[in-house]
Amino acid sequence: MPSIHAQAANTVVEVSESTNDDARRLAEAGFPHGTWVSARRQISGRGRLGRKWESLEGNLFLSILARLPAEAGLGKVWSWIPLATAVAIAETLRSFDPRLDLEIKWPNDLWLKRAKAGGILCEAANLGAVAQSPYVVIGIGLNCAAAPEGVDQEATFLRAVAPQLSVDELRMPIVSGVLDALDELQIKGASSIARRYEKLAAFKSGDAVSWRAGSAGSESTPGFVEKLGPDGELLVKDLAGATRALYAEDVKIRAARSKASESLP
Ligand code: BT5
Repeated sequence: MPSIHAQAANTVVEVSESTNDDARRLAEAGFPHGTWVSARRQISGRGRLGRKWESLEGNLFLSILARLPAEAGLGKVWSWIPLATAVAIAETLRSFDPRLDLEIKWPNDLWLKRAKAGGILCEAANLGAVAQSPYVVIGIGLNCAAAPEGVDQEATFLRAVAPQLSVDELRMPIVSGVLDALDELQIKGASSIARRYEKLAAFKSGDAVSWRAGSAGSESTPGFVEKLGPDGELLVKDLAGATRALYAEDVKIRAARSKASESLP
């Protein structure tokens, strides 16, 4: 049985460097699928590609351990875990209070009124090494009480529309919602998560967007959203009509001003 860090599992600690690091330590110490850790304050929260996650007090910082069965189940659909998590959070919040009508900005942002209210950072380990028990740490940052100023995109927070909300009432419904979505991925496969995603997607099929993939200095490409691909990647069409697959790891995407239907003959 795991013994170290036992106090930090399935509980809210006062302060953490990064709850994703805490959850990774719990994973390495043998804690089971579904173990979670949360913190009231986070010192060095991170986003994708080493970006910073501004962690203001009163917001949610939560990481959940997902263990991937080697042969079947989640192992086959792990690339869908970020979207399954986003779907679970958006649905949980909407059912909590209809004013919290979050949308999912593919691949990992939670939008409230077209501003970023939350983000998801999934970090995998041992994926290529079945014998070493692969797992994914699902990190969730949700601005409940406050949004940072001065970040390079518009940010907002949940209490802006639901002033009575407390971070403590959100935590467990989100943990159970995410674990249920992971069960669904394992049992029913990605298609049912994809259907749930479509209802919550900020970018619908035909929406004009522009994206930049790969190195930071590269040009951004205009085009239109098509649909999700088999691994949860976003299929987009450039203006020459060529379909491109965008993967979550290295892409930035934003809305353009018009819809495809308005600008195409
Ligand atoms: C994310 O990355 O959106 C994933 C954030 C995950 C944070 C959680 S907190 C618990 C766990 N422990 C961690 O250390 N991390 C996870 P990305 O898509 O790379 O977005 C980062 C970008 O979002 C930044 O470059 C800013 O533009 C913006 N940003 C930073 N902090 C923000 C905030 N609090 N609210 C809204 N936008 C923010």
